[in-house]
Amino acid sequence: LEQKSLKDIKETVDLSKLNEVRVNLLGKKGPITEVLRGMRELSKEERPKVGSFANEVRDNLTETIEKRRSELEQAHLERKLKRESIDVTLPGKPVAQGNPHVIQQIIDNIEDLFLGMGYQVVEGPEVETDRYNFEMMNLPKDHPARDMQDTFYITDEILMRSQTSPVQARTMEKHDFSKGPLKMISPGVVYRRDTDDATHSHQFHQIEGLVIDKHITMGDLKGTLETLAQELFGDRFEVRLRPSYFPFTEPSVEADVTCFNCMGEGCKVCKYTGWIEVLGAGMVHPNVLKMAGVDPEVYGGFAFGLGPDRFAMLRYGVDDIRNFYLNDVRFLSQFNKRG
Ligand code: FA5
Repeated sequence: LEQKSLKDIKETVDLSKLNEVRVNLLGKKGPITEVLRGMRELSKEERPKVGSFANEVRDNLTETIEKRRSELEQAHLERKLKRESIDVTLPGKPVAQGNPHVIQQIIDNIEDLFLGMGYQVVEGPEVETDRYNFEMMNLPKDHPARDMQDTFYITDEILMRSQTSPVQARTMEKHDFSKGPLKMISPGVVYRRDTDDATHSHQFHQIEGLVIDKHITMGDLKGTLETLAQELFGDRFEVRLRPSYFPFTEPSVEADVTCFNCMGEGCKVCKYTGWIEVLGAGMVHPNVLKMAGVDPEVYGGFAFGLGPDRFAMLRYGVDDIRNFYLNDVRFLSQFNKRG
């Protein structure tokens, strides 16, 4: 029995079988237990002999089983490690990474340019008061020029800002001119009840610019706008300044860039004019300075408000502004910086 059992144990190839063998041999109903149980019937002389022999056999079997168990466990572990081993040389799975929206990229680019010229970046509220959006901008309640910016009103006094110009007044009020000139830009979202078309969206971006100091001239404005156009378009497009009207600047200008789609010939995108308007600007009106607590006899400056959406259209040849707002990843991923 012992020899056969030892052979069985050694030939067992899995752990659950081994357990079965153990229970059969050493369990309550196994042959060893039976022998030990039968000892009562033996004579006094036989008992110790049979007893010690049975114990010896049991110990031998137990030891062999334990040895086999650890062999099988080791083999199992080795198989598992082999199966689960990682090939570190395999290429990894690509992880999709987010990217700044193309308009944000243009805004970042413009911010960097102006920060480099010593401007500060200021933000203002999108839900604005009529006072800052219009009145402080020299547009009293009954002013006809309010029609230039069809506005979403929330109450009589509160509205979705139609331009970033209110940040001019907010910043001038706080600025301590004894400490130096004011140079700021303010990017943000603005809202208008414009009918959406290829170059108009009811929600779009603007970047306001403002410089107030003692001897600022129209020449400074022109130089600044030329630097901006050069940065964004290089020599690819022509830029023209033409006289315009804004209640908060005097004189006022608008800047147009040759239409990328027809290069001046005239097409649907530019409504057959050959030009796309990208910004409004001018010398800050004395009334605006006065209302913000700045003495127009001492200080003056220029301001501009540009449309980054239009800049993005020109720079990348996008013929419909609405593409920027549809959130179609196939369109937007063309502008990914990280590929
Ligand atoms: C203004 O909003 C003035 N606040 C700009 C300004 C600031 C003038 C400071 C003088 C001094 P305007 O309404 O023209 O001006 O808009 C400025 C720019 O915003 C436009 O040149 C254009 O680039 C962009 N823009 C205007 N309306 C839309 C629209 N519906 N969709 C997309 N871009 C627009």
